[in-house]
Amino acid sequence: MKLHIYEHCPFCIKAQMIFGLKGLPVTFHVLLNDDVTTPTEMVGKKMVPILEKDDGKYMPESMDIVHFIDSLDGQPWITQRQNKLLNQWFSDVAEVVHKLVIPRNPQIAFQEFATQAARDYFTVAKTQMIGDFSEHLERSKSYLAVLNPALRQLEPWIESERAVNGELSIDDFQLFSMLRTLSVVKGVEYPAKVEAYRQRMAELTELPLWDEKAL
Ligand SMILES: N[C@@H](CCC(=O)N[C@@H](CS)C(=O)NCC(=O)O)C(=O)O
Repeated sequence: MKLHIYEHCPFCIKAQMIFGLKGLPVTFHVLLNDDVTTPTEMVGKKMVPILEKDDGKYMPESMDIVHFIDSLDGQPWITQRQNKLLNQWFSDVAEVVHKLVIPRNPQIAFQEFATQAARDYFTVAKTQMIGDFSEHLERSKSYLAVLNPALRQLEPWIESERAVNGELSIDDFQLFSMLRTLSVVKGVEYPAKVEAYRQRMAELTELPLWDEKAL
């Protein structure tokens, strides 16, 4: 099977995670960010992740892909356990995370940004959503002053470094994908349990963190 992705994309990370967790073979194929044609031909619009199945059919939607792959062996691992507090926390931090992560993405050597045209496409589209990238980069310190204390709120909710709710749940897909995207940001302070969680999940999912590339 082939999974079409952008490396920076949190939805793609969710879909990538299940292959590593279950030890299933897959090829990750990174599309250029300004390639509208390829995903549109596959699923009718420019959107990733897209799973290309062995029978040539395409499946969009990250969590549909996750559940499809998880169920392939007839023994799905993902439980329905969810922490409502964690869900509220994701909404509360979403804006500051976007303002820290998105302006940094085209400066990281992700394959979807291999050309200037691809970087420009992303910058124009996302500037319309979140505003000027250089202004956000300049305000990083004030965003970190909000995010770093918020990360400390996660500590009591992390039941295990292998699974935030004690057993693998959709919250892990949300939390690890967010923490991995955040690893492009310098100056994020991870409290001990959050650090243990993101390191362990990076191993289990076979998706390394980007701390060394952080800006
Ligand atoms: N609901 C979709 C959302 C996927 C999504 O929004 N992907 C973004 C990339 S992070 C995308 O393809 N956006 C269109 C674009 O980048 O032009 C899912 O969970 O897979």
